[in-house]
This record gives sequence, C-alpha cells and structure tokens, in this order.
Amino acid sequence: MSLQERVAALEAEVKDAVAATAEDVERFRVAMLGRNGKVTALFDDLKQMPAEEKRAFGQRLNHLKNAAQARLEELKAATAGTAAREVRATDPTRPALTGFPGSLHPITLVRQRIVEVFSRIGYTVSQGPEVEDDHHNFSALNFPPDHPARDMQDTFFVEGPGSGADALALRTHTSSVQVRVMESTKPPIRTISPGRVYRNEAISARAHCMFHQVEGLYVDKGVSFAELKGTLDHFAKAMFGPDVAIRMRPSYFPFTEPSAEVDMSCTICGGAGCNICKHSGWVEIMGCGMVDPAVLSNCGIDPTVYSGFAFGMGVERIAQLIYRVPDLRLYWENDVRFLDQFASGAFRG
Ligand code: 2NL
Repeated sequence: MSLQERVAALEAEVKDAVAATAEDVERFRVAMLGRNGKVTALFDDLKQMPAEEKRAFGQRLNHLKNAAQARLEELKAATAGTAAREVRATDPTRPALTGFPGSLHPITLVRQRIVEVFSRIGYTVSQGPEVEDDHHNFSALNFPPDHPARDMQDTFFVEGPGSGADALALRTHTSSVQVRVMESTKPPIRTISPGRVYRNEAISARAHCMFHQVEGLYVDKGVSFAELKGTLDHFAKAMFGPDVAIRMRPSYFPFTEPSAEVDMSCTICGGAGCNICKHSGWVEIMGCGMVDPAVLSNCGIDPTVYSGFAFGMGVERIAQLIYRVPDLRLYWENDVRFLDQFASGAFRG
C-alpha cells in the first residue's frame, strides 16, 4: 500500500469510527494518536520524504490528525459515563415495582388444598358460627353434662345469657357446623366444614388456643367403616403423594363409635424412623369414626335407616407435615421471613 493509500484508508477509518463505551474510545485514541498509533507512524514516514513532497503531505497529515482528534472528542462525548465501573447495575428504563404482592398464609394454602381434594369427590363446604350454644357444640354430639371438655379449662365461655344449657362459647370444633347441617338436611349428606376453633390451652410450640379444623361428614344409607378408610386413604395420597399409606388405631370420641386415630407413613423419612415420627415410621394426621347413632338421632336423623362416618383434622398439623414447620406459634406471628417462603414463585425476583 502506498503512503497515499494508507492516508486515505486512515481518513476513512477516522470518519467511520464508532464506540459503545469509554473503553472503545480509549482504544481508538491509542490506535490512532498513541505513541505507536497509525497517525503518529505516518509522521515518522513524513521525515523520510523528499522536501518537495513534504509540504503537501504534511498538510494532509495535519488534517488527518485534526480529524482524528475531533472524532475522539465526539466519541468521548457520546460515551460519557459508560466506563464499566460507571454502568448502572439496574436498568432505569425498567417499569417501576409498584408494590410487593403478599403471599397466602400457609394455613390458607393447605385449607384450600384439603377443600379441593374433598370437593372433587362430591363433598360440599359448610360454614357456621364461631360463637356456639351448648347444644350444637356439646349436647347434640353426645358430650355428657359433666364431660371435661366443657370445663372452663378447655372451653372459652362467652359472657352472656347464662351458664349450663344456655351458655355460649367459642366453638371447640367444627362438628357444631355439621350438627347444623344434619338438623336441616335430609341425607345423603357429604360435607366438610373448615374453620377456626378455640380451646383454652396454654400456648406452646405444640399447642395453641386457636387453630383451624377441617371436619368431614358422610351420612347415607349403608355407609360403612370400609368407605371411611378408603376415603381417608384417598385423601392422604392426594395430599401427600401416592406412596403414603394410612393405618388406624382404635380410639375414643364421645360422638363416634367405633372411633380411630389415623396415622400416615412418615413422609419425612419414608417410614425408616426420624425425629418427626419419633422413630415409629408413622405420624398422626386426624381422628375419625362412625357417627354415634345417638348423635344421628339428636340431629333428627333415624339411625335405623342411616349410618355415617365423620373425621376431623387440624390444618396446622397437616401444614406442619407438608412444610416441616417446627413450632405452631410461627403461624400466628406474621413474621415476613416465615410468610415470604409461601410466596408464589411467579413474584420472586
Ligand atoms: C380430631 C378428631 C373428629 C369427628 C371429628 C364428627 C362430627 C359429627 C359427628 C361425629 Cl357431626 N363426628 N366429627 C369425628 C371424629 C373425630 O375429630 O382429632 N380432630 C382434630
């Protein structure tokens, strides 16, 4: 390439130079005007030239050098603030976050799932008052007048119309809702009653004076214990996965006969034994039984025609097994470090 051609190529290069960052501009400066730059090199060539050519070529080189310097200034101005350390980590053109969406409480999430499982197999959802009378909370359910559950230690009585049969109390279970359903509905009845219940207990990691229950009730002609077991086996598998098994242990409730506690194979250790299942391989998930015939007749249903099963579970307990919550009090403290863990992934980051 002749000298003239080199100058022409450089003139074009200077004219077309672009830069995205301050680093690009500096690279341009070094390549053109630096000590070993291409323009600088041409000035060395100028020294070797015959005197008669020097003047014209020198003028052209000065012109090129001025053009390179002018272009350098333009590029500097265009890329100001783009040095790597000055580039912002955030994108200021991004739409503003207008607020942080909350998350559903784990108790709500688990209650919704329980309701969903039973809805799919034909159960309706029933609700009732949290302040109940003695009849719906105790008498209709076969609690004898002197049953300890009625005691001041277990039940929060509400100041009001009196004591004994007239007493009002915070419901201690949602069976009271199911009594109301039986009183007003001709079987078949298939319903669950989710809701808050209250017990006068000291608050600890394992007990609270308020918790959430889902009770279930199925009353029809010929309802059997086998159907109870099949229903609860379906529930456990739908809730915790197809590999879990349930077992039943004989128990006692005033309102069912026979009665059973339901255990599920431990989902934490798969039955091998761990702290959660106290090395038994089984964890308790609920209580159940065949509705006592006396309860059916208390609610206006003929026990010689109909039979039924019922079950009751604590939502906190189910949620504890799903999310491995170590302390029941966490459900009530509203510590965002706890609650944030239940935020929908869609809103994260
Ligand atoms: C538990 C046990 C249970 C029921 C609840 C029930 C309701 C009616 C009639 C008969 Cl109306 N029984 N409910 C039956 C057995 C057990 O709950 O441990 N709950 C947390």
